[in-house]
Amino acid sequence: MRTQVGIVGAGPAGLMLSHLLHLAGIESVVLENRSRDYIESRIRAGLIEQWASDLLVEIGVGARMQREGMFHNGVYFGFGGALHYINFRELVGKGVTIYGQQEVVKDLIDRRLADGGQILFEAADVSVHDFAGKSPKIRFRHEGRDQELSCDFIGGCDGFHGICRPSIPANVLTAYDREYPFGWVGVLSESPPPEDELIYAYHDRGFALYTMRSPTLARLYLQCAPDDDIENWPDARIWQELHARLAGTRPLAEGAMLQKGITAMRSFVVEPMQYGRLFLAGDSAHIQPPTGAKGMNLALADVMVLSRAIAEFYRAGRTELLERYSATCLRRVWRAQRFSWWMTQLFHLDPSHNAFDRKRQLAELDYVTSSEAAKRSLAENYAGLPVEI
Ligand code: RFL
Ligand code: PHB
Repeated sequence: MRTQVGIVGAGPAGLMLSHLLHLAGIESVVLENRSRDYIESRIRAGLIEQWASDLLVEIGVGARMQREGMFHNGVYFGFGGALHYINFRELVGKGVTIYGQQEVVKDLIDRRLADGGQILFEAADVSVHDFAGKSPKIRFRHEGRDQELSCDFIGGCDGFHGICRPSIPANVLTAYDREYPFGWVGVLSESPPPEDELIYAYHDRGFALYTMRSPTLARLYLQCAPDDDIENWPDARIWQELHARLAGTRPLAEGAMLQKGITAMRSFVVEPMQYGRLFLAGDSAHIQPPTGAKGMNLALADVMVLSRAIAEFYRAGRTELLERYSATCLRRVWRAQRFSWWMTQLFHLDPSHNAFDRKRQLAELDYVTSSEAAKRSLAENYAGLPVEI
C-alpha cells in the first residue's frame, strides 16, 4: 500500500489531519487500533474554543454541531457560597461551544468516509519505520493480514499511550512532566444541568465542575485522590459531595448515572514534536489537566499547523513550515499548559496547602472575578488563543 501521509490514530487529531489534507488535495490513510463503535462512544472532552468551532463550520463538518451544540458566552466561578459570572463575549468578543468530543469524531468519520477517505479500524500491531529518511513505512495487521503502508510523512496522532512517541530515539526527546496530587471523578447523569453555562466550584471539600452534554444530560466532575477507585464512589456519595460543593450556588437535580470514571491529573510535554518525517500531534506529544479544557483544542491546533506545512511541501516543495512545526506548536502548547496549570492550582484542594494557601486561592478567585484586566486575561485564554502558523 502507498499513500502520501500515513496517520496513526483516529482521534480528533488524526481524523482532522486527514480531512484538512484532503481539502488540500493530499491523500492519507488513517490506522486505528480500536473499533469504530468504541471510538464513537468514548466519553471525553466537551468544550470547543471559538476558533476551533469556526474552523469546523468552515471546513464543512460543523453542521450538526451548529444544530446540537450549546453555545456559551462565559462561565461561572462559585466560591464563598456565591456565583460570579465571567462574560467572555463582552470581554473578548468570543465564546465556547459544548459539544462532545465523540460527536466531533463521528462527524469527521462520516465526512472522511463520504469523501472516499480510508480509515482502517481495528488495525493491530501498528509500528512505524524508516522515518529518519525520506521513505517512512507503517506496518500493521488488518483483517488477519500483515500489511505495509509506504508514505512520505507519518502523523503520530495516537494519543498519550500510543506507539509513535516511544518509537523516536529517547535521546533526542526531552519530556517535561508534572503529576498532581488529585484526580477527578467524572459522571454523566440523566438530569438537567444546574445552570445553562459551566460552574467551576471552589470548596473546602475539594473542587467540583458542573458541565453538560445536552439540556437533559449533566456532566459532573469532583476532585478525588489521584489513585482513588471508582468503587469508593457509590452514587449516593457522589450526589452528597456534589450538593455540598455546590451549596449556595444553584440547586442540583439528581438523575440516573449513565457512566462514571476517574481520571488522574497530569501535565506532560515532549520536545521536539517531530523527528525526521514523523510528526507528533495532540495527546501523543502533550497532555494537560482538564481544568482548562484544552486537550482537544490543542490537538486540533497542532494538525492545522501540520496540514498547512505538508500542503506547502507538496505545493511549492518548501520545507520551512515543516522544519518549524515543532517550534510553532510548542509556543501555543506551553501557553495552554500554563493556563491549565493555573486553573488547576486555583481551584483544587492541595494536600500540601495550609490555611495561608487557601486564603491566597480565595483572594485570587476574588481578584479574577472582579478585576476587568484579570477577567479579560482569563477570557482570552479560556475561549482560545489564536493559532499562529
Ligand atoms: P486521542 O483522542 O487519544 O486519539 C488517539 C487515537 O489513537 C488510537 N491509538 C492507536 N491507533 C493505532 N495504533 C496504536 N498503537 C494506537 N494507540 C492509540 C486511540 O485508540 C485513539 O483513537 O488523542 P488526540 O486525537 O490527540 O485527541 C486528544 C483528546 O482526546 C484529549 O486531549 C481530550 O479528550 C482531553 N480532554 C478535554 N479536552 C478539551 O479540549 N476540552 C475538554 O473539555 C476536555 N475534557 C479531556 C476532558 C480528557 C478527559 N480524559 C478522559 C482524559 C475530560 C476528560 C475527563
Ligand atoms: C466537559 O464538558 O467535559 C468539560 C468542560 C470543561 C472542562 C473540562 C471538561 O474544564
